[in-house]
Amino acid sequence: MSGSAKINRPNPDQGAQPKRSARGDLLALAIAVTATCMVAATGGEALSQVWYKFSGIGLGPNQLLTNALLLNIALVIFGWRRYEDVHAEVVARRNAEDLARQMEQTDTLTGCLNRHSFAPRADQLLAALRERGETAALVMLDIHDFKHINDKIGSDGGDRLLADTARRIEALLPPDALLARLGGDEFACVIPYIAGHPERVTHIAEAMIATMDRKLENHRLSASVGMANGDRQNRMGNAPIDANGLLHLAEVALLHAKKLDRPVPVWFEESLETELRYRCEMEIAIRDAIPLGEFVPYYEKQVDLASGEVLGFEMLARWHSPTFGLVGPDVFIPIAEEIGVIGELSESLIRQALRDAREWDPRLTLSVNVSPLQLRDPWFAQKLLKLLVEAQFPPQRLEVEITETSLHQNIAVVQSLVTSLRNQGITISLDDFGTGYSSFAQLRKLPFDRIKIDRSFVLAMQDDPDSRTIVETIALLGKGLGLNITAEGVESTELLAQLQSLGSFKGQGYLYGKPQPAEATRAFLAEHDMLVPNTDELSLASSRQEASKTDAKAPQEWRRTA
Ligand code: G
Ligand code: G
Ligand code: MN
Repeated sequence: MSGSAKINRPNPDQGAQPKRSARGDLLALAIAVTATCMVAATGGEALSQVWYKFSGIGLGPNQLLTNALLLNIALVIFGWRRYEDVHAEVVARRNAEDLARQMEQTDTLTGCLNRHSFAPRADQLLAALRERGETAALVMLDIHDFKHINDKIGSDGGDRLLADTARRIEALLPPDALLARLGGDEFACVIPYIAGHPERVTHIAEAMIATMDRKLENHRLSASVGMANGDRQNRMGNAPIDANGLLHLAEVALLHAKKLDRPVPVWFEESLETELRYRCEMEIAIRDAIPLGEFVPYYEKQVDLASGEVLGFEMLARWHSPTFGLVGPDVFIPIAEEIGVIGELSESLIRQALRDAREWDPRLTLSVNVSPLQLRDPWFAQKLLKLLVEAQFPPQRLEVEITETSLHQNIAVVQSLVTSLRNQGITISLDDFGTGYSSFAQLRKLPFDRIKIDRSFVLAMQDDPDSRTIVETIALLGKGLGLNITAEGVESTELLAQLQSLGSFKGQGYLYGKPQPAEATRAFLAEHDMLVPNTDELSLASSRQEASKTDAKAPQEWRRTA
């Protein structure tokens, strides 16, 4: 790191000069100078007396004058040496203080500025640039998954990665830029540019992303970059924005950049801040909504594609929010997962669903979706059983849907969980099959009862021969492995006909209606005489179930006449 402004040199404007030592310095010098003057004065007199003596005119210098002269010479020597000593001490002290100040302003690992020194230096640079009619962007870079990588390669390896990252970023920066490590794996730069021409910064940011995109000991490295231009006013609108204000905006842009599938540098825009605020409000609202019962189950029919008979329902979460309206699970489930309330949220939904489903005909199954995070909870199986016991709901009627993507995270844990759920009589489905690259080995290892073909393949089946092949292959796979199959996304009678030709599947989709709240579901079931009269009559209901098994005609009345 040499030659450019971003290596950390002590700021000349900062720090006091060592005044006390300088005073000692001057005192010693004053003594030497005074003594020299006195040598000149007394020496002149003494020398003239010596001259007179040699010329035979006088007696030579008297004793007093000689002593005074010698004393003054001694004082000159003392004063000068003292001046030299004090001066050397002052220089050493000044250097030490410079070093200390530099260390205080430097991130020792990378040699960049640190969090403490960054804002004042950035403010100075911004002010200087603005005076010349230029400006600067604040650019933040964050290494993806650094904590995980650090755990894997050890903290020495992590340190080396950070130092190397600083070197790589620095190599891309112009000499008038600043670079700081703000802590952890977060780097910030100030990059000057001509106002109205931020392309220079975008190009540098793209190069930063490119240089971070590489392999390191079996890890794919990558980084996100967020940027904010300094060509704007502060929040109050009464002055140009300062470094801390810009840092906040660049952070908002960085948060957004991290969410993208592909690393591209993101410039801050007002809309991002609105989104972030919306997101914060949503987080708070989600926490409050769980005890308030604003999350409610909706139910989607699952039918036998051959006969059209309704076999059960999949519970799909919905949020009736007084602030946000009706919110779908694709919005609130990821947030609930991130803020750590998914378990609590899911339990409250499953509790309600079990209560609802207790009133349905006992032949109807209830499917619930669980998040990969819930599968990591070692108490998940116990919690689910507790809910079943509380609701007096037979485990045989419950089906748990696990998404394919959750298998990769911890196959051993999922395996033992799936086994213990199945031992209780609960059935397990692999949801969204085809989207998550399950291997055959996983399908063999995990005792699933059913696979659900993701609706993207089913919906594309009619126009896309590849999707049709995929669905056909999954059908064969199900046959071969003895797994039941559900097709999602059955939207039309044409699709239904195609699926029927492939085998005997369960299916669900808009052809059978959209997901409905509990009341509407109840009304539908009442219409088809598929409610138990009273939840206390469970035993009666199960005897009805037994009876209906022998009555081949009974399922007829459950059929939806499409
Ligand atoms: O109903 P909708 O299409 O909006 O559902 C979108 C996704 O949300 C589906 O993939 C579904 O599996 C998931 N989902 C719905 N309800 C729940 C739930 O209670 N828990 C979890 N983890 N996912 C759910
Ligand atoms: O991933 P999961 O199977 O849990 O998702 C179920 C979601 O799919 C539900 O939210 C539901 O709203 C949606 N869905 C159900 N049937 C259809 C359909 O026929 N077409 C489309 N596009 N979506 C459907
Ligand atoms: Mn599902």
